[in-house]
Amino acid sequence: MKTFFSEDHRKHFPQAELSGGQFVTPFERPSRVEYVLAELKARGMGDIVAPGAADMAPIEAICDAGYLAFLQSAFAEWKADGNAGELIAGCITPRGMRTDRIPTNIDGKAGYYCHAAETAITAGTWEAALSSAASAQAAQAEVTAGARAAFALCRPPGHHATADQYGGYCFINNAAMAAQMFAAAGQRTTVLDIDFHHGNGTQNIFYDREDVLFASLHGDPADAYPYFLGHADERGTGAGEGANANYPMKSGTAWDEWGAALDDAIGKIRAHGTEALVVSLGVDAYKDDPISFFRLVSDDFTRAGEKIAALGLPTLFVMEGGYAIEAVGINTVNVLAGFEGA
Ligand code: SP5
Ligand code: ZN
Repeated sequence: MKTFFSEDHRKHFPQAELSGGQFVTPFERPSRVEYVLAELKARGMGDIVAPGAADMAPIEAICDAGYLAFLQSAFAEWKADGNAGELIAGCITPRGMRTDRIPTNIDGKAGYYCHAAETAITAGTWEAALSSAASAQAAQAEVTAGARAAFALCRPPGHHATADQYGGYCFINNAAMAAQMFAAAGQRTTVLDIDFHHGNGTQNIFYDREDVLFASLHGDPADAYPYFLGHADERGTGAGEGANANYPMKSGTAWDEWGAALDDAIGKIRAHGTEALVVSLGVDAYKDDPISFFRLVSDDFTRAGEKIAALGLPTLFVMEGGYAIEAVGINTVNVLAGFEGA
């Protein structure tokens, strides 16, 4: 299958992530994709294609206009306000205060539009996020044009971004955008999220929708980021009741339980009458991931790809997380190769 990838991801490279009370080099760093590219080439997985400029309409279809304006100018405003470093939100929209008035000061605006302070905004973040969305758009068009599958090698990732908040290393929800593109064309769509972390942004965007099923395998939010969404009793609301399926799992979860959850999700994907499948492809369920607690081994990612292929659906893979840097390429390409080999 073809890979869609933009070198502009490099424009987003924050130097600092608040982790364990210290500033560390962010886990989500540019070198992650180098390992994926090298593995794609080494295994002859197909052409790697640069997307054109992002089309704003599909982004605007899933994002709040004020949020997009904020992302575009946030770093310049931060600098203009006399701040020396990267933009790190110093407050997060709190309980018991007003959310109906958006501050004009950039520090306050960042708090309004941010849900996780580990994620910094830098001079090139907006352009990188747009290029990431452009890769997802181009890959979606490839599937729409009749390809069995395509891979959007997106960076920065997207599944934690809601319509109006960034966090979890995510700014624009690439998978949700692509799913909305399929849905807008009248296709019953599923987003299957196998990143270790719950895809809170994607769930939130489609929570009241019947036409887009969201199914996610992830660390139990009682113990794992994003902490405030992803429980098993979140089943959708209104018309979307039943079109949301969460599989939270405990520390140490390995293939037996994870694969069984994937089988159950696949049953729901079939029952939904899915015509287009978007896979939020994070590989942080890997045993050596530095910020996660599942125990998948590299071969398990191949088996996951095989199971997904058995659905027989047009499938768009969208890169999300994975931070065991040297293994990110092998594990990601194992999913794709498992899919193609099945
Ligand atoms: C796309 C994606 O995978 N985003 C993940 C965001 C995770 N953010 C919270 C990270 C918390 C890291 N804690 C590190 C503890 C290391 N011992
Ligand atoms: Zn993740």
